Amino acid sequence: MLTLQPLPGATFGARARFESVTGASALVEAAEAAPEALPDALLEAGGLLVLTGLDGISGEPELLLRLSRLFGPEVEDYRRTLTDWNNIHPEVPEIYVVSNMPPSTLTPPPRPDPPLTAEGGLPIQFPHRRGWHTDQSFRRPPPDISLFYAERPAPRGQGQTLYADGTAAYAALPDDLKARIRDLEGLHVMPGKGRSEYAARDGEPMPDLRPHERPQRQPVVRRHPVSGKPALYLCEAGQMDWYEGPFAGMAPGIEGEAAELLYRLMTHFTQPAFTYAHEWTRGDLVIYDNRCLIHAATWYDSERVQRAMWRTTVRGNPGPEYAGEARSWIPAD
Ligand SMILES: O=C(O)CCC(=O)C(=O)O
Ligand SMILES: [Fe+2]
Repeated sequence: MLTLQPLPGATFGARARFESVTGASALVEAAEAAPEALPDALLEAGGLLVLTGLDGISGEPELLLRLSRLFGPEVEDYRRTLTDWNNIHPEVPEIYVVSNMPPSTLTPPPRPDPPLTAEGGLPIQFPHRRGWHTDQSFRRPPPDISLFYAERPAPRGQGQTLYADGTAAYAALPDDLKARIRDLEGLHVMPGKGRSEYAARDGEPMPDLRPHERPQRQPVVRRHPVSGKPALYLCEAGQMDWYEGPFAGMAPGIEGEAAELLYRLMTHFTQPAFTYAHEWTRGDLVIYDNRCLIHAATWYDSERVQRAMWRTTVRGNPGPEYAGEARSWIPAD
């Protein structure tokens, strides 16, 4: 039996426990014996589940793959998606390693400026906090769900992961803004392709992108294919195209009408009522639904701290608006 408890300080998400089950291997067996339990719980909890005490995954990484398979028909094999080899787990290629430890070379985001809020807390709300995104929205069809495991987290107070609830944020928008964004599409692009807000602010010329790297349109209001609920679906900074976008059909660029609207929507989306900050303990697993939540990494002191997190991405149920589409991110040769 799976039980759910509210997450402290959040209006969405849940902590999930299988009664009288301890350890990663027993949990995976219990979850496989009731294969709808975790996916149903994720839906009931609005797209965010926290499980703890799964340290056993570190020694048996395929347990993370087995859990991921419960959430959809396809767990991404990162060897087949143009992913840098040094961020792929050497034994289980469905695991993407988010780490500053060799052979990975990923670095944390910069500290917000100023580093704390006026009240001395962790900055969460955009634009004080930057880097809010939903995984791989630069692809059509985009993925459904990510599983994120703390193999070696940063010490408490650093390297948290922040989540924001797109369903509640959409529902709380004023009616005029809902009407304005009803049919709007965002232009999402892979970070690092030279189309970011920062590149645009630095006056860099617009780079050409190869066909499989081109920005992809995504609905700003996305209907969840399982719950049927509408949710805000958008990113900021490096995962939107700030040259031709961020929104299709509106004045583009950093000074345009689209930029102003994105700032307004993102500030609304990330206010305290819709956010949760996860402080990691080794063995934690957070399961999040990219179709209705956004998230952001926070700074940690990578000169002194070694952090390694494992992520899988599950795809296969993006919703009818993507039906029959070829994968935008696979080169045609
Ligand atoms: O490092 C983190 O806390 C988040 C990383 C992230 O956004 C991801 O792996 O999708
Ligand atoms: Fe992410």
